[in-house]
Amino acid sequence: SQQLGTVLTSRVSQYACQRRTTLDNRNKIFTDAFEVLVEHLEFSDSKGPCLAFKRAASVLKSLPSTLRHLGDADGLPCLGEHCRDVLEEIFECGKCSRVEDLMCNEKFRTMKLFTSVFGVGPKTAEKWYHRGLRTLQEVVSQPNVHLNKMQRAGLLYYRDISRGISRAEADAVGRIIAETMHCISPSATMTLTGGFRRGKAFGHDVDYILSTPESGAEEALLLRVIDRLRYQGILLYCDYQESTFDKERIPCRRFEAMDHFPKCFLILKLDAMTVEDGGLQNNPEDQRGWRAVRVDLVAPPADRYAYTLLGWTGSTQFERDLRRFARLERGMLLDNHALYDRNKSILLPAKTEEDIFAHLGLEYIEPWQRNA
Ligand code: TTP
Ligand code: MN
Ligand code: MN
Ligand code: MN
Repeated sequence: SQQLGTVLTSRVSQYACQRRTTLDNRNKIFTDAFEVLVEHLEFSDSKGPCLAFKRAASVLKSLPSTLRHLGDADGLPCLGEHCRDVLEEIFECGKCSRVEDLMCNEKFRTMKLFTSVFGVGPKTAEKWYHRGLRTLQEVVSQPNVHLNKMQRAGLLYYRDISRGISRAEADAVGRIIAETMHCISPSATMTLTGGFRRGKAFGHDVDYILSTPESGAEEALLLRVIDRLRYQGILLYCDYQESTFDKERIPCRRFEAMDHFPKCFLILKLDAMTVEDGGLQNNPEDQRGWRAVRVDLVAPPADRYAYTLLGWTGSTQFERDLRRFARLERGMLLDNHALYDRNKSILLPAKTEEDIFAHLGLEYIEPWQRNA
């Protein structure tokens, strides 16, 4: 096991963008525990320690084998005292008492339930909890709980949306959108991104980039796609975010999950007939013949396609570390729109993701190796 330690820890970078992390997580017992602690901290708005647990989980996900005892963690980056305490407890008892406590804590369980609704963040969940609400049924039947449009849709389609989307369902969604888009613009293209591009078998939504070679036409394209989906009667919900993109803007230092491209967050009605083989991920007693699916579409200008693809492929931890690496190791600023070289004071053009990795002096990491 002395040797195992050496194999595990040799050359493990502190940056997720210098690690290859597949979906084959050999340390799930530890990373699941860290992820519960992360969730708890996110509910209580403690960013600092939260990031430490996220980084620790991400390092463990990249390892080729399971940690056997605490000594195996020696020399691994991002595993500070708090993280090692958690590992130690799991080695000794098979579980972490703080995690066990949280899992049966009423507040934590309720916060988890409420934030699992599309459009509900920790603030709203907290408000509902303090009003004494404990179930979604109670939320829906309370006359004086104000719900915005997104939350109403989130609750209305909760059963469907909380059920995972299969790859076959994602592909069916892709065919519908591609067909719709090609009616409008035959030269437009569509790229699957997000978790499915990283090879996941299930997702909580489907993410697509729409792209047109005609510069400046992307926003109109997206609006027309939405119009046609509505006309087909399959648009159950649409939150359209218009472009606030400025091509001169330099990426900012702080990590921003949202970008400035025109985009929409949709709920679409997916007909069972359009899904190949597997059919719908519905309950057996569900005889509707359709389900609701969450779909995100983003339409960047053609010259920013590569940056958008890299940004939307994720994982979020991979993106965070790409930007941190760029800033701290290369003196560059990266986001979904651009890469800025602060030494040369220029924005670096990129046609492909490979171009961006090359600008950063990083080995190329395949999408399925970005599950950090
Ligand atoms: P998500 O769809 O939230 O996550 P995911 O596809 O990795 O996993 P899941 O199966 O749960 O859907 O986000 C996908 C990526 O898109 C993520 O890396 C963050 C990125 N993103 C942006 O970069 N800008 C945005 O404005 C939004 C909404 C997402
Ligand atoms: Mn997704
Ligand atoms: Mn999400
Ligand atoms: Mn998404």
